[in-house]
Amino acid sequence: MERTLIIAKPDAVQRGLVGEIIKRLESKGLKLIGMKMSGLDETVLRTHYAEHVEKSFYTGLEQFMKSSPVVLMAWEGFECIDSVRTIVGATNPRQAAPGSIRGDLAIGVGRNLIHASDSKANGEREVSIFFENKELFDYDKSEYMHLYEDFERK
Ligand code: DAT
Ligand code: MG
Repeated sequence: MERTLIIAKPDAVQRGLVGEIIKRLESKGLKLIGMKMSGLDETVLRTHYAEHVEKSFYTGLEQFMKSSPVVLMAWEGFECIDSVRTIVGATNPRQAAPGSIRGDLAIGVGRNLIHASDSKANGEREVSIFFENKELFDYDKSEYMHLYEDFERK
């Protein structure tokens, strides 16, 4: 099973959309394995967004991500990286498909509500930046037999 790090960004917290984000991921059948509220500092943001630190938008991104607490979540599911990216929508909400979180609920690229890991490797890396092992939960989800074929449940 893949893991993805989801961050309900400061705009999601301020606009009261954290529940909506959780609802969409839960409804898909994904498993929540960790969740907490946190304020992010420069150090953790530079690690998390390592690929972007040299880019022109980084200063604004960092300032925004520090502007209020965020909700950090780890989710698990079969090939969940791709399905979550589809649910989240394109980086620029004005190009994000209707029905996606960004397509339905956001308009500015720098205020796009949510972070979701973009590869299996980044999912593992990002979950381990924000969560200790003891904060992640391994439990049976009884509906799995109604969501997955046997080979997908491994
Ligand atoms: P995503 O969050 O879809 O994975 P990304 O990794 O390319 O997108 O960029 C990280 C975040 O940086 C993105 O969610 C919003 C911000 N960002 C990206 N490109 C931007 C731009 N051209 N102007 C302003 N902010 C941008
Ligand atoms: Mg990204």
